Amino acid sequence: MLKSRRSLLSVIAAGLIVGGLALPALAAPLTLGFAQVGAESEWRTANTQSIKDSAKAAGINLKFSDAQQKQENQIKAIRSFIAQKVDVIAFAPVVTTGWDTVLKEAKSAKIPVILTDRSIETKDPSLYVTMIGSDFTEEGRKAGKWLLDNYKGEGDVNIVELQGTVGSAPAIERKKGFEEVIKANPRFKITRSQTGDFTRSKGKEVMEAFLKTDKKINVLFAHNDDMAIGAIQAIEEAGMKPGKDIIIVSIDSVKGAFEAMMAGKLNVSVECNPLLGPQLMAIAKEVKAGKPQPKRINTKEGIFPMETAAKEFPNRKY
Ligand code: GYE
Repeated sequence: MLKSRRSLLSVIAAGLIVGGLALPALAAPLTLGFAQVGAESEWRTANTQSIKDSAKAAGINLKFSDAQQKQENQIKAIRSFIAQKVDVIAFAPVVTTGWDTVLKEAKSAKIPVILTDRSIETKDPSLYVTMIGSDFTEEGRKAGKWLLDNYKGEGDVNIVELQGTVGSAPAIERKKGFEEVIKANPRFKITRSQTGDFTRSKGKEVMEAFLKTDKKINVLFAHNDDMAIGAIQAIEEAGMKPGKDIIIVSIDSVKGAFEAMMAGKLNVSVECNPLLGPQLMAIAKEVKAGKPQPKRINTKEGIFPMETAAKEFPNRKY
């Protein structure tokens, strides 16, 4: 009797110890370190908001860092996440190259890495688990195709291009996709191309310079809406009508672009979805649990010509 009571007590005691130790460990939230590019565009602001909101909703402890468009800052942030022993690291690489060293450090520390939005170039794909984001080459193709199908004027078509951040995946791939498509019609030529770093202010500045040097600009292709919006100001200040005197094609489909389209100043915006947060949180949990992932997870996107803007605007989430 005494013996069995003792053993019963010891079972209860053991249960308490196990429960006391194991339960908090099971319930401990996943810690995710996220190294963001910066706050260069409306797209980026929506992307950051999505990541913060969805981390909260998923009960994930988020450590967020803003690199102000500088690779060295992102590398520092990743190193500090490694030092803090986070469970998972995610980041949107500002440029495609130069990541192997820091990613090897993460690998040695056994911290899985997820890429969001922008891809990298590496000889060792084992340095990251998966990449969640858009097909930028396809976005460039959609922009080019819209132009070939909808441009009304005759004769040579001079296109000026505002590129995104030099060396970034969206700048490289959007350019590639666009060129691939317009090459089909020799009337269409890119006469000038320069980076506007994905910002409104640089977009405006570079467009001002283009307008000063070029007599004939028929089309502007901007790698994002913010640069197009900056360029619209430059075109108006030069006494021309954006959307009419110069046809404007851009990418992202943020609210600012819809407003410009409804005002007749922007002709088309190809969609690029920044709301990657919920997907990232779900995948971070799966990765932590050891579930295998495809190497690439693409987001689905559309295209919005000016004529559809007023009808679509109320449905837009970013
Ligand atoms: O198009 C641009 C932002 O990487 C897809 O970065 C993103 C791009 C987006 O600054 O507006």
